[in-house]
Amino acid sequence: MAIERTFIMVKPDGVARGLVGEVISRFERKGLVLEQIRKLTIDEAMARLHYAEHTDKPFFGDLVEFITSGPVVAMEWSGPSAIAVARTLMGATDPAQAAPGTIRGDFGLEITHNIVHGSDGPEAAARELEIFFGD
Ligand code: IDP
Ligand code: MG
Repeated sequence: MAIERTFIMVKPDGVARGLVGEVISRFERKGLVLEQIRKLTIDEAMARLHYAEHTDKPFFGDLVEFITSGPVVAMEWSGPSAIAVARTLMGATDPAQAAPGTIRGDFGLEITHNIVHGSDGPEAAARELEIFFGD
């Protein structure tokens, strides 16, 4: 299994609800390794860059408004198949559909407020890590 790096972010709802430790704990218990972490509030330009693939979606405005609404905790995690493993731990995008035992399945109810972001592939991971941790 190749060691991968992935970008994970606790969204404003997760930070506001005090779920940062819960998210970190689940990733650590799985065996992934925390490489970098920073708390910040995303501005509109950074939000548009991060979610560039969704620019034309009907929910883009709500997404940008929400992700800039309060502090987030941005992280780099590494491990074997870290990208897919992280997405499995997160659960389906819509928390109402997400399986119990996943982060979204255990803590969320609606799609905008789904607690965590995780890169969906190696290119996205590299791009997102550069946005949040590049110089
Ligand atoms: P992902 O976060 O599981 O990778 P994406 O399809 O990349 O899901 O969508 C990015 C974020 O946009 C989701 O986490 C969710 O918060 C929001 N989102 C996705 N689809 C919808 C939708 O149909 N309505 C409202 N918000 C959505
Ligand atoms: Mg995505």
